[in-house]
Amino acid sequence: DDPRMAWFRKAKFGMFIHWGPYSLASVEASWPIIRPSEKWKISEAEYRALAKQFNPVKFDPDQFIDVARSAAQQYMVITTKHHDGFCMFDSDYTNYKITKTPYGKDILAMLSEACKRRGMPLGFYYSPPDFTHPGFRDTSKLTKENWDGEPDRPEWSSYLYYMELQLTELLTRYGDCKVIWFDGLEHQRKYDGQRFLNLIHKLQPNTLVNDRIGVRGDFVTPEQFIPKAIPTKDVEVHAIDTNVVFHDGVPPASEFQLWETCMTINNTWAYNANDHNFKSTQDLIRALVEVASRGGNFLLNVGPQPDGLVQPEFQERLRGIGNWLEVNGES
Ligand code: FUL
Repeated sequence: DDPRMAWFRKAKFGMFIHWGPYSLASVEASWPIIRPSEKWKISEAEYRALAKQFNPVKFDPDQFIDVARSAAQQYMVITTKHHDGFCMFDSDYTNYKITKTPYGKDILAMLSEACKRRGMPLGFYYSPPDFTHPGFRDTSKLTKENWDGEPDRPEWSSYLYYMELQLTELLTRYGDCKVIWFDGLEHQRKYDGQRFLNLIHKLQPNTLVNDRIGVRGDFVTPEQFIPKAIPTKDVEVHAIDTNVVFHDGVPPASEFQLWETCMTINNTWAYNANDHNFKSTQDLIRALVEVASRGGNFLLNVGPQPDGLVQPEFQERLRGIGNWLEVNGES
């Protein structure tokens, strides 16, 4: 058993946090500018202007940890940068970041300090797509025109360098990083994933890396579904392809592929006051048990409110899962 992975295999249950200025508008993270639609009713200019109003004054990292602990969640993964390029940390290489909002404080620094103090493993979601960096795409166009990036322009290498600088910030300024959770969308090979795996291994050899930057990494990430059989090393798990055929039965340990299903409680990753389509506590417990029974991890998402609190409907369900685990779970 690889000691790098041991904590993760044991953890089973984590909290995913999708948070940024988009929470102010009750719209999905980044997707309103990738695929503008009637559904989100927001222009790209309006979406980008949200950063000027973001001020989550009620944010208390200890409260986030309390909520996670109430569900017996064993780790957290937070969006340090989503596809829109907004940074929830005080990067030296952009102004589209949390410390330039009215809030002005480095949320990642606050959360990582609290997690360290309280022994909560923390991971960083980091999006390779970045709609704000001029090396990634010609930013004189709307994002919907070239959201997949333009790797053939000479500027592309400046974007990969920007990723290198930011990953270095993330891995040298915020203590122990347990997971880098890349989220590469389409054509992931353009990111030269191996370069970043090497960088991560150099800066923090124990950090686990997922599979969304064109290289396999340490674990695969089915999104919004639970594989019907135990993933093995020879199966390509595409994040959103629910039709993958898995082997039946229990594979030998040497063939086991570490995996983590991520899932929303309602239907939006970001906070959305209009989305009341909550899964029941019972459904969420079933999902957790199903995932755990196949050796996987369950990364259940919350999208915090723009004021910095976790909405009561999420808190209630998380507490419900924790209560059930207290009676039925292994301690
Ligand atoms: C997807 C993203 O596009 C979603 O916004 C979300 O972050 C999910 C976990 O991964 O690919």
